[in-house]
This record gives sequence, C-alpha cells and structure tokens, in this order.
Amino acid sequence: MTDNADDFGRNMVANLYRHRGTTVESASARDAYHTLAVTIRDRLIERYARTAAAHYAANPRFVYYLSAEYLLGRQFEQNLLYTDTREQARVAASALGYPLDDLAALDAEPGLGNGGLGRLAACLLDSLATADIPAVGYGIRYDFGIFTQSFRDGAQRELPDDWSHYGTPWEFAAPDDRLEVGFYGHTEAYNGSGPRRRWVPGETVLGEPSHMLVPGWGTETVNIIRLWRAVASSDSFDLGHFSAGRYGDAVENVTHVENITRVLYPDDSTELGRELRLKQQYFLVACTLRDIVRRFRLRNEDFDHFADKVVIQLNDTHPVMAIAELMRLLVDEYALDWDRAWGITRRVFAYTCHTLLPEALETWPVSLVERLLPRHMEIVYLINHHFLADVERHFPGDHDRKRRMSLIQEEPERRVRMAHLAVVGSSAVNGVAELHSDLLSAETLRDFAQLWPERFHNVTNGVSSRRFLRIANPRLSGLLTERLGGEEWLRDLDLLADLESHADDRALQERWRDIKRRNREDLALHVKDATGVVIDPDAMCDVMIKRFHEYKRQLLKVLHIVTLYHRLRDDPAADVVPRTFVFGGKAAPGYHAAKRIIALVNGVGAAVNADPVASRRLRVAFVPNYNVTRAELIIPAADLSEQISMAGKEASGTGNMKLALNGAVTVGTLDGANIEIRDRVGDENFFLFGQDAAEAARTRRGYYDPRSFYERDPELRAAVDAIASGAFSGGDRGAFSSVVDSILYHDEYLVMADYRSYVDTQDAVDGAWRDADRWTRMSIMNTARCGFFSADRTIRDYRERVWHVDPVRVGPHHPVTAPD
Ligand code: 7GP
Repeated sequence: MTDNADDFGRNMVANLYRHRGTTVESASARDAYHTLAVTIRDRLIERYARTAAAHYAANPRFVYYLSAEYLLGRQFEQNLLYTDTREQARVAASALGYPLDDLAALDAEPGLGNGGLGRLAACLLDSLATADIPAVGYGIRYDFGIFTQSFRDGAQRELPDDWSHYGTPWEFAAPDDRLEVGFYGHTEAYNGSGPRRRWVPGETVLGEPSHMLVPGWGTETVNIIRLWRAVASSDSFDLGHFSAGRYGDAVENVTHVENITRVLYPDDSTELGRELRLKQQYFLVACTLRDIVRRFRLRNEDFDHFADKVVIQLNDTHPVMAIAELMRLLVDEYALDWDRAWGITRRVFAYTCHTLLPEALETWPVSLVERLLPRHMEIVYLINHHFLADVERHFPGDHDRKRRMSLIQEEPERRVRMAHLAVVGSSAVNGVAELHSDLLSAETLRDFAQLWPERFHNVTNGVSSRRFLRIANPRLSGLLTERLGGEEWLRDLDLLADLESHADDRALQERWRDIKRRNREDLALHVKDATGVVIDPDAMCDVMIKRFHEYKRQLLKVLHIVTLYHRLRDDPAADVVPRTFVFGGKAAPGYHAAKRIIALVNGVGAAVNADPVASRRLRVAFVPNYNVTRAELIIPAADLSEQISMAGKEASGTGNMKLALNGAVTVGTLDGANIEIRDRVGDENFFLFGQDAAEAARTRRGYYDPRSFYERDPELRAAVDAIASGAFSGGDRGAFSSVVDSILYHDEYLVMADYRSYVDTQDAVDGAWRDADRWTRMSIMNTARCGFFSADRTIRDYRERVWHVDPVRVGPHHPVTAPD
C-alpha cells in the first residue's frame, strides 16, 4: 500500500463516509478518531492477510499463548509507529480540524488484565510478531476490564471500566465463528470399553471470538490475539415474561450466560463467585482448544503431527484446565487411545509460573469441579492415577511424596492442585527470573524438579523497548537514535551498550539531564491535572508504581516518607534532598489490608503536601487509576525506581526493567529480576538494601520480634507512633490500627527488619543525587546496560528452551493479489 499523505487522506475521507456515515464538515472528534484509526488499521489488515497466507503456505509450528489477562495499552500510537504513518495521519487529522494528539487521547486502553502477568503477555506478543514467529494469543474479552480507581477520602473506590463503550476500531468481531461450550451435566459410557466416555452437559453457552491485530515492529508480520466472549442464544430471551411485564425475568437467562465474561476475575469470596471464576477459566480453554484443533486441521489430518504444529504456553494456572480438555477432545471426541493422547498432550503444553506466594497457587474444590466439569474431573483422576504410578516406580514406597505430589490435595478439603496438573501435563516449566526459577525448583515444586529436572527452565522476563522507550519516551529515544546512528536498537537492544563509553561525556550528560527534566515537567502537568498536587520538576522523581500488595511493601516506602517528614519538622534545615514521591497502583477490591495502605499513602501525602516546611522539599503524588497509559507517562520522568519487595517474594518484576531502561536508578532488594539488573548495571549503579531471600526465609522461620526494632530505633518508633496517633487520619486513631498491628505483631514481610537498612540507603541516594554528574552517569549506565531486558531476548530464550519454533517471513505481496 502506497503511503503518501494524499493517499492516506483520501483513504481517510472514504473511511469517514463508509464507516461513520458522515461528512468532513460534520465529523465529531470521535468520528475523526475512529476514522483515522480505521485508516491506520487498513495498512495492518493488508499485512495480516499476507501473514495468514504465508502461515498457511508454510504450515509451521505455532505458538498459542493462553492467558486470562492482557494489558495491551493504547493501540493508536503504537500502530502509527508500526505503520510509519504519523506524518500522514497528522496532516489528515488537521484536514478534519483536529490536532493528532487530541484524537490519540480518545484511544481507550483495553484493560483486560491486572498487573505484571497481563502486561508481560502483551510484551511477549509484540516480540513474537517482531521475530516473525507464527503465534496467536488467546484470552477473554471482558465487558468490564480492570476497574477504574478513584479515591474518596483517600480510600480506593472501584468503578466499572466500560472500555468499549464507544466501540473500538481495533477489534473485529466474528459472530460466524461462534461455538458451543458445555457445563455441568453427567458422563456416560460409550459402547465399548476403555477410558472413552461421553459428556452430556447440562448447560451450553455460545463463545464468540473477536480478534485484534498484533503487528511486529519493522517487519511485515501481523499476528492476532483472539478474545472470547459469552453470548446467549436468542431463545434465552423470554418473550412470555417480557409481555407479562416481568422484564427482569425476561432477561435472566441472557444475563446468566453473559455474566461469564462480564468482569475480569470475579470476586471469589463467595461460593457463586468461585464457580463463576472456574466457569470463566473453562470457557476460555474450551473455546481456545476447539479453535486450535480447527486451525490444525486446516492443513493437517493425523493427530500424531499435532505436537509438531502446536505448542500451547499456559500463562500461569488460570488456563491449566486446557490439559484435561485436550485429553477429552482427543480421547472422547477423536477416539484416540489414552496413551497416545497423553503423549501428544504432554508434548504440546508448556507452563510458566508467575508467583511465589503459596496463596496464589490455585486449587479448586473437587466438589465444584465434579459438578461444573464432571468429565474433566474423571480425566484429572485418571491422569493422577498414571502419574502416581510413575512416582511409585521412581520412589517405591514413598507415600509421603505421593501425598505431596498428588494432583489432589486431601486435607482439609479435597481440592485439585492446578499447578501440579500443569507440571505433570507439560514438557517444560519455567519461572520468570533466575531467583524465581531456582526457588521453584528448590521449594515450591521441589518434588517435581527432582523427578523431571530436564523439564525445568528459567526464562527471565523482558519488556517492549518499542512501547516503553520509543513510544513512551520520544525525547530519550531521539537521543539514542542520534547517538547510535539509527533505529536499529529498537530490534537489537544490546546496541545500547555503545552508550557506556560516553557516560562521562559532558554534552551527553547535559542532554540527558535536560530530557529527564522535560519529562518531569510533562509529568508535573498531568499530576496537577489528576490530583491537584503541584510538583517541582527539579526535584528527584522517586517512583513506586505497581499493584498494592503487602509483600511489595509500599508500607516501607510510607515509613521512609514519614521519617523524612519528621526530620524536616524537627529541623527545617535538615539535609533532605527535594523529592517527589510518585505512587501508582490498584489493590484487589477484596484485599482490605492493601486498601488500608492505599489510604495511608494518601493520608501521609495530604499531611506532607499541606505542611509549610516539609512541602518545600517533599511532595507526594498518588496518580489514580494506574494503567499502561499512566505508566508510559510516569516511567520516562523517573529518577529513582522503588523495587523494595521482601526478598523471595517478587517472582520477577517488569516495572523494574522499564524504569532502568529509561535511566531510573533502582533502590531495591535482592529479589526477582532486581538481582539480574544489578548484575548487569553494576553495584555502583544500584542502591541495594535489606535481607536477601535466604536471610529473609531464616528470619521468618526463626523467632522474629518486629516490636524489638520499633523499640530500638527512635526514627522508626516515631513514624509508627505518628501513624497510630491519627496524624494521617484527621486524628482518628482507629483508621490505621490494623496496619500498625500488622507490622508490630506479625510483620509477615519484614518491614520492620528492613527499615533501618532502607532508610540509610535512601540517605545514600540523597548523597548521590547531590552530585549531578555522578547521578547522570548512573542513569546513563542503567540505560546502556539493560539491553538484556528486552522482551525480544525473552522470546529468543523461549524459542530455544521451550518452544523450538521457527520464524516464517511474510512476503511483500499477497499470493492471491500479487501481480504476475
Ligand atoms: C506477576 C509477578 O508478581 C511479577 O513479579 C512478574 O514480573 C509478573 O507476574 C510477570 O511474570 N504475577 C502476576 O501478575 C500474577 O497475577 C499470580 O501472579 C499468579
């Protein structure tokens, strides 16, 4: 497709007529936005057609990425970049009377995920397409994505995120491809013997796919992400009820079905909520596997080749029922014998674990699985039967081991252990950073790693340099492109290493500082708008952006802020460097402890910002509704990156990588990927504090008395006392008593034990900041040495260690439309 501004403009006007049914004179901003998006999309869809044709011809092994979450971020800017049409779009937008940036701001972020795991999925899809790997991402099209966060009296409020309220130009619905998914019911014997059985569901719903395009950067490949939503059949609507004026009853069945994909992770604190969640998981799995089998059969017949053509990556345990579902399809529907089906299944699946928290390893009550998915329960039992026989062969008579490894937990309630099913049914298992993978093998999944050491791998996470440097930080990317002599670094991030030898170059340092300052100015404008807080663009920008969770220790950050506040209050001339503390993050709606910490951050922020002395040096800005879009604004402005989880709890972290790449220096524990970041940037360019994973585990196992730290450390005592006294809750002593009690008497995440080391390290941060040249050098070194954390490298690692797939190059002409 040729792309001069005239063609682009003509296409756009044609699209305005055809898609919006309106005219140039009367186009609203939303008409203009939508039309521009569709015009950009046209460039991608043409590439997608060529990609599909190339894939069809090559019949390659595909990577199918199954994930309950995707945090794609806005598509508009990305697709402008990937189609190289920014200039044409600018001209076309102004022809309609709108500045391009105003239209870009109308792009809604599909918030189909919670945090790290969902954003990682999006980064990996981007890198898969960029590497020309045939891949499809499968997920759920939630009506309401992650809730919109606002604050009322400092506390988190959750509002529904109706992300596709105005329709989204990036999504193609495919109602023709609807398929049926069963739930409940019973199973019955086929004629004949053997494990084959028939499942007669008690309820069926329709799954409707839609897809979005996932373009690669600097290549012709456009892959897709396919999202499923539950739709009721038209006879679910009860016209009789409606005619009788019982409008609620009339739509009851419709609502019941469509609730399956209504929200991301329905609250599972009730029985019904748990059932809905499992239903959601199976819904994704059932639709997806049917689609994968359909795709396989387009070019292949014999299931013995299935594993040569298909690898299914399970993004944590949410889609793990896929293992039982594939067995059901192969054995019950395609009549393969059990062993052959199992051999195929085992080769097809691979499993990534994203956590170290025992409570995040999913289990489902046997009674629930039996009722909702009776056939799958039988299959899980049969897999378990064969598996435990295998364990017995390797470890004869070791009953305790079998009890530990079983797919079924017996006490206190019988439950299916999804992580065990995942490991047993996969050919490869990986953690997401070195420490995490080591801890999985040594602790969480030790018995399995002993039985099958060859299955266990590490694949350290990575992030998209396109989104988080090129798009988010145009100023710094411009400098990098200039210094590195082109944009090749966007495909080979190791090229950033060339900067290293210039880290002391005066001119570079000055440009670097200037860019950071201007990025902080941009952030200051947004913060003022979103929170009313005025921040000083010259102050150090100290950033903590991530989900709120006790193990991530936002509370430790709060104690530090209160400590500085006290120092200034006691001595207005105290040696405290001007800093802005920027927070962003949501807490799960049912996670009360984390929500209290959010309120505390806001309470402390209000006190600091209102204090005539402290506010001269310190400001606290809690940006509401942290999401990918906000991340892209905050990260480029950051000077200091807070990665302060209790060691041994953060599987990897990926915000740490994005911030370091943008030249923020990390203050962190030896946890997750922090370790690998420090190894690469050098310990002189990283602020380390606190206990390491082994020490922390020892402290937790032994006799730990958090109160003793409080008693011995006057600054810590003053900070805790201030919180307890109501100083940050308008005098209400009860407001944060649960927070205070948790750290004084339990302190599961060693906030008290690490406080002194943290505060002293922060004093060293102040010292480094005062020496602007030293700080700038550290910042440059962080960018220069973080090329490893590109998601492109992560994809290379998955290819070598797990997937064994080859790229397919997409030609410049579609075989059907190509000229002779
Ligand atoms: C997160 C981990 O907490 C984070 O450390 C990691 O960087 C990220 O995954 C990507 O691997 N986990 C989740 O977001 C999550 O939901 C529960 O984990 C299973």
